[in-house]
Amino acid sequence: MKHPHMQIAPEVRIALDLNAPIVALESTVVTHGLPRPQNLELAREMEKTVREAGATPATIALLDGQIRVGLSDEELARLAESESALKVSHRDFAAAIVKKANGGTTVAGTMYAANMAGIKVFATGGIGGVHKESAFDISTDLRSLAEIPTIVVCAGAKAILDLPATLEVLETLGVPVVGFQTDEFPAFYSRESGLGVSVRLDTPKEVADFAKAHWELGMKGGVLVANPIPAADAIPAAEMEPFIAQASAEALERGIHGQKLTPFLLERISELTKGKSLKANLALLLNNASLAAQIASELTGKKKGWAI
Ligand code: PSU
Ligand code: MN
Repeated sequence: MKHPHMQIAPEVRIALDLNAPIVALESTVVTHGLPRPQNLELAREMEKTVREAGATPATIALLDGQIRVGLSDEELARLAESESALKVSHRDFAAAIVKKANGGTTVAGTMYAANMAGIKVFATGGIGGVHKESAFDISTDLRSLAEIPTIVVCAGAKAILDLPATLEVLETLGVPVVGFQTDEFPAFYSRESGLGVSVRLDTPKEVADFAKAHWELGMKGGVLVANPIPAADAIPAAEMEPFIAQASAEALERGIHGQKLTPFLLERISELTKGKSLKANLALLLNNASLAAQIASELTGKKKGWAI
């Protein structure tokens, strides 16, 4: 059945039909989160990492006003090089469609499209959350996690956010926060935050079984899996804190808010840390792609050799 606004790549279609493991990948990180040329390199590495771990990657984005689930290498390059790509969250799909635009999907946008396509597992870097600068800037990622039944693997919420407030909202919304091999909610660039998770699980199989139980109970929403950045690439929270504070103060001073705030902060922090935060960002993204593929394998019961 052909959807008027969504196109599923042939290999993703085959994987869906075989109930083979699939990992959805977001694309705001490609269009707005990372500088060129690291964005395209990262997008390719994410796909490769998923394949090597035995699953089929499905990068989700908009091209010429079509929601695309799975991109060819040439399409990935077109997206990464697109100057005018929109940042497409939950409410922006129809706008991108009527404008025939290219767009990178946020966590919320990617969850929505993945669920439309029937994909259950999704890897990102850090989810959006409650911003420090403005009481009402709460990412729609949080509401999407409450409403869309997808396993989202992240390295915590972005460190630029108000993490205690973000965790409170997730609790209110009934979203389980799984610490993968940790009791602490990781803080994106750092492994530690001093904040707890709702459950610690230690293997991909436990995570898959947890999600199955959650959904067998009739729960409608997602499961957030917080996977700490590899120790070798982590930056201690105390070291990051002054840079985050400085970037946040500059954003406030310059009146940067809404959709532009997150990209501004990430870029500024990368400058302030002389690229160290960028390197950490890339490392945690790949680490999450690998774990997501293992969880997808456990969820489908099909391991290794099932990448289409
Ligand atoms: N994590 C990153 N880089 C990013 C993002 C997350 O390492 O670019 C993106 C995600 O797509 C997330 C979005 O959904 O930022 C959140 O934006 P906002 O705070 O405007 O909701
Ligand atoms: Mn926001």
